[in-house]
This record gives sequence, structure tokens and C-alpha cells, in this order.
Amino acid sequence: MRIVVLAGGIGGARFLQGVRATGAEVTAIVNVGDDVTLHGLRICPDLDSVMYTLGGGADAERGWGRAGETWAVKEELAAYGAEPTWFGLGDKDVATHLVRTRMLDAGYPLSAVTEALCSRWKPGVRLLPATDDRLETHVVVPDPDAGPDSPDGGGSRAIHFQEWWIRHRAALPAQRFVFIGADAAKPAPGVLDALAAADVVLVAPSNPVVSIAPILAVGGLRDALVAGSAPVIGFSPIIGGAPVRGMADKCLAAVDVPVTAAGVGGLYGARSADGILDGWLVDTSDAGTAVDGVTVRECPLWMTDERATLAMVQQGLTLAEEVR
Ligand code: GDP
Ligand code: FO1
Ligand code: CA
Repeated sequence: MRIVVLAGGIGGARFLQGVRATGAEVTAIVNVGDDVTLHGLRICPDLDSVMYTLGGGADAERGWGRAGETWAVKEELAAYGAEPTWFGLGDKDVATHLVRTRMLDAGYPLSAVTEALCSRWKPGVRLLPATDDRLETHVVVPDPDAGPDSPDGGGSRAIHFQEWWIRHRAALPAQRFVFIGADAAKPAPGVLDALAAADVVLVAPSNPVVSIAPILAVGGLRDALVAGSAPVIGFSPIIGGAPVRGMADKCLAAVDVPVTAAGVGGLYGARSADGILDGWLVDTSDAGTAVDGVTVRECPLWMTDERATLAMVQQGLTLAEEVR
């Protein structure tokens, strides 16, 4: 069986551990909107979270970066006053960014770089960036410095998603999210073929606004997804009206979507109504959730360990057969 998964970082990585455990042939299409260049290095948080987690090198608690990490480079950069000092650059992690940046500078596309890095980490699933082209998520926030005479009254400015999340802990009100470069970005090599050949497509319980939406924003990707013959089954990242972790609630508020399993299901929408979903899995605590045009099933959605995650993935595969 060929399964394609749309995934962000930490939640996507945990989910992919369960999908891998099915023994199916798995291709993960991973978000690149978080990617950022800092200290001259190209950093790909979601690809690295998935690669390190599935490769056994991740710090399980943090969910990002390496286990047994040290921070000498970060401390030395701070000693020089080299900004940004708010970004946690781990020593082991730096090696990944050095190899990636060197290969990108030599002209290799991100998909080839990812394949090279994965030849070390052997994640056990194929990792594809959603696109090899530039696509960055920026967050539009009120600009306290903009005077009253600024173009749109109160004034706003765009900051990189990583600055919004890491430096400001998502405390600055997000007026909207913009996926810079999305329109011109093309699906990375292998993405369209994987979607066309898939028996099932699973939307990981990733952040719908800053992990899944930037994947769907890549030119032609959403069309290929809905044109494919594979059922599309999503898993709610919201349980009992709250994200299991992270700032998805703040992201959903910014796009006026209720922080509920129904709200996210409605955001993705039914494939039969210009959306992408055939099926939607919600947690048992959200039983009774309805999404127009989408077959909803409830099951435990807490990825407490790989076995629990495998169980919820299998529920999704069962639902895929039901809606096929
Ligand atoms: P990020 O890119 O590192 O933020 O990670 P993702 O976007 O892939 O995943 C973050 C999302 O995963 C958050 O919105 C969480 O609510 C969700 N999440 C994390 N753990 C769980 C879990 O055990 N169950 C479910 N259903 N969602 C989870
Ligand atoms: N998250 C933090 O909260 N603080 C950090 O200092 C930080 C550094 C970092 C470095 C490399 C990397 O791949 C991820 C890093 N993250 C950090 C996590 C990252 O910002 C988030 O996991 C995702 O971008 C959220 O979608
Ligand atoms: Ca992410």
C-alpha cells in the first residue's frame, strides 16, 4: 500500500512514526514555510524535526533539534552579539545546516539535499519538501513604531514565522499569515507523482494554518491532491477545543476559524465542495463533530506512544476504505 502524508514538524513527525509502523510504503510531503536563513545557514525546522525523529536523533521532549545537544556555538555567537540571539542553534544541529547550506550553495535543490541528509538518518519513509522553491511563512503583526499617519492607520509589519514564534512566543497578535513565494513555487520532484500513485493520502494532525496550509499553497499541489483517486483522510490537531501543544489556537484565531475539531475540518473542507477531505478523524472527546460533506469518525487521537499513533492511523485507513 502506498500512503502519502502531508506533515509539518513535531506533530507530523510523531504521526509519521505511526504511519511507518503500518509497514506501508510512505512518502511524507513536508512543510518548508518555517525555513529560514540565520547566521548564513539555511535551516529547515519541519524537515529536520521529521528526519531527526524518524531517524532516532531527536530530543523527544523538545520535539525539535538533537538529543544530547550542546550550545557552544550559540553561546559564542551571543558573546559576539551576533543577532539573532533568540534562535537556539545547537552544535550538532549546526552540522546539518552546514551540509545543507553548502549543498544548496553548490546548486543542489532542497529535495536532493534532503535525500542526502536522509542517507545518514534513514528515516524509513521518503521525505519530500513540498517545494524546492522559496516559500516562507511571514506573520503580519501590528507595528508599534508605525505612526498614526502610516498607510493603514495603526500600521503593521511582517516578521518571519520563526521570529513570531520563537522570539515573541506568538504573543504579537497575528493579523494574517503570508506564504511568500507560494504562487511561483512548484511541487518538488516526486510530489505530484506520489500524489497520483497514492492509495491513501493522510493529513497529519499538524498545525492547519502554518504547517498544512503552506503545503497546499504550493502551485498545483492542492489540485493534484483532489484530482487523485486516493481518499484524503485528515486527523484533528485540536482535541476538546484546544491544540495538544503549540500555538495552533493563535493561528486559527488569526484566520477566524473556531479552535475546534469541527472548525479545522471545515477549514480543510469537503473534497466534494472545493475542499480536500473525504474523511476526518476526531478524538472521542469530540464525538458528534459534524463537517459538511465529510465522513467523520471518532477515535482516541492522543499520540502518547507509537502504538497509540499506529492505532489512530489504522482507524484512518479503515475510514479510507469506507469512503473510497
Ligand atoms: P510543528 O510544525 O513543529 O509546529 O508541528 P506540526 O505542525 O506538525 O504539529 C503541531 C500540531 O500537532 C499542534 O497543533 C498539536 O495540536 C498537534 N499535536 C501534537 N501532539 C498531538 C497528539 O498527540 N494528537 C493530536 N491529535 N495532535 C497533536
Ligand atoms: N523552537 C523554539 O521554541 N526555540 C528555539 O530556539 C528553536 C530553535 C530551533 C532550531 C532549529 C530547528 O530546526 C527548530 C528550532 N525550533 C525552536 C523549533 C521550531 O521553531 C518549531 O519547531 C517549528 O518551526 C514550529 O513549526
Ligand atoms: Ca512547523
